[in-house]
Amino acid sequence: MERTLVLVKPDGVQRGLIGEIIARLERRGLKLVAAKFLSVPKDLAEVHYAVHKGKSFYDGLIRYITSAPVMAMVWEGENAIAAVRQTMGATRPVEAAPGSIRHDFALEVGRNLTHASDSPETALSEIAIWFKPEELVNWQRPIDDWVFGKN
Ligand code: IDP
Ligand code: MG
Repeated sequence: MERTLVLVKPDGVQRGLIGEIIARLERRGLKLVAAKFLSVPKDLAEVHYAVHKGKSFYDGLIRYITSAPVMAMVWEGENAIAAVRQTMGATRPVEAAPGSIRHDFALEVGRNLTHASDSPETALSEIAIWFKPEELVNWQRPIDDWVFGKN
């Protein structure tokens, strides 16, 4: 079972889309295992986006992610990393598939509402950046076999 880090970024929080985004992930069958609402310190933003340091949009990206609170979450499920990226849609909202969050609610790449880990390696490291191990909740849902079960 995979786990992946999801952020509702400051534009998603300001626009009142936390519930919509959580609802879509819940409806997909994914399981919430951690959540916190916080203002992002600059040093946390820099660690999270270290891979983009030096790019033209880096300074603006750090300003954006630290400009207002974010909702940070960990979601679990079979193929959760790819499934969540698909639910979010492509980085550039005008290239995001219809029905995805970025398609349905966004227009600008610099205001694309969400973050989601892009590989098993980044998921592990990003979860460790945002959450302590004891903040991850291991729990069972009676419905799990109806969502994750294989025939
Ligand atoms: P991702 O969030 O879909 O994984 P990345 O390429 O990892 O996309 O970029 C991280 C974030 O940086 C994007 O979600 C977006 O907010 C921002 N970003 C990426 N490319 C640009 C750009 O060309 N201009 C402005 N912001 C960008
Ligand atoms: Mg990325």
